[in-house]
Amino acid sequence: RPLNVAVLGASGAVGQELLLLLEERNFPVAELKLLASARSAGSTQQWNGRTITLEEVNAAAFEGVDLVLASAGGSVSRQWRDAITAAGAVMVDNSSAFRMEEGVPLVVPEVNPDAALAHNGVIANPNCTTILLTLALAPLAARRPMRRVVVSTYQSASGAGARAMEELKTLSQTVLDGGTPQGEVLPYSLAFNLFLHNSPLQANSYCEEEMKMVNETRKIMDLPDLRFTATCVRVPVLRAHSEAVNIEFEQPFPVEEARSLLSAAPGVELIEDPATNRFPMPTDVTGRDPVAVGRIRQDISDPNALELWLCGDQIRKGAALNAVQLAELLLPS
Ligand code: 2RA
Repeated sequence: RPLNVAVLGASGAVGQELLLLLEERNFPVAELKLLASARSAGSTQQWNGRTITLEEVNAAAFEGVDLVLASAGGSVSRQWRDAITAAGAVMVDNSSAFRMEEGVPLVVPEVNPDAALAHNGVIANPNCTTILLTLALAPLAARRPMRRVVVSTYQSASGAGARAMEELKTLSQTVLDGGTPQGEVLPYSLAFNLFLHNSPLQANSYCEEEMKMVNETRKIMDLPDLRFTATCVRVPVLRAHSEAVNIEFEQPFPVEEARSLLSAAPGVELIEDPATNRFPMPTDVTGRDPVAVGRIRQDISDPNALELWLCGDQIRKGAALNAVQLAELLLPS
């Protein structure tokens, strides 16, 4: 039967993509509630031919709701989790609040779908960089055990929110119009610049974003001892992340075999044309579902390692699409 669905954080970039995808994918929605802060409450939103008024979130709003898609930040998810589960709804949470909690499945539908069925009312959507990476790791790790992963990310402005996207657009247009960019785009400027991801530094000198990749990848792939290191960087790109990945296996992994596995992998699109030096770019995947993988090659410094490059839309597969696919897993087959 169609579900009563609530979207928490509907006015944000990911919230808007969630609504787009619920419509595009014909998710069986009976009633749709758009829950937001007092600031956004009262405004209306068109969805699937309906005009829906954004309501201020409160405990009673979850009564009768079957599914809550939450993308309003960790503090909001923590604040309403108990009310959501007490109302009998399932929460698919895009924040990092519960991802590492025992008993909360952390799921990429193409990688560990069965984990979703073991939920206790909350399913966590992984960080965007982790989702994109595990789509490439999973088909290879299923063939030969991995020993170590080294990844460097090139993350789009969208990961810093709608404001950063708007400022990068304005900045780029100013430059295109021959002007000189003014002021700060972010706490750190993306004007002809890039910077190490500015999430809080941990005691081990890795930032929070890097440790999300370490911890979340291990949980999703059920490889608690996987050796993993990451360097996360923000770059002047609008809404698709890129990642340079080195994977060391317990034994050599033939490149052609890896390429064949990836070309057949769910959610992956191979963009690989050495003849024209054509490999994935963020613009190949912006607004699209797949993670584009290419430049698969033998690591010349380690016979057991492969290198590859990937790009994926941070708002779509990196957040909203993965969340809607998770919700689809819960639908009666
Ligand atoms: C980032 N992973 O790109 C985060 C998205 N909130 O900064």
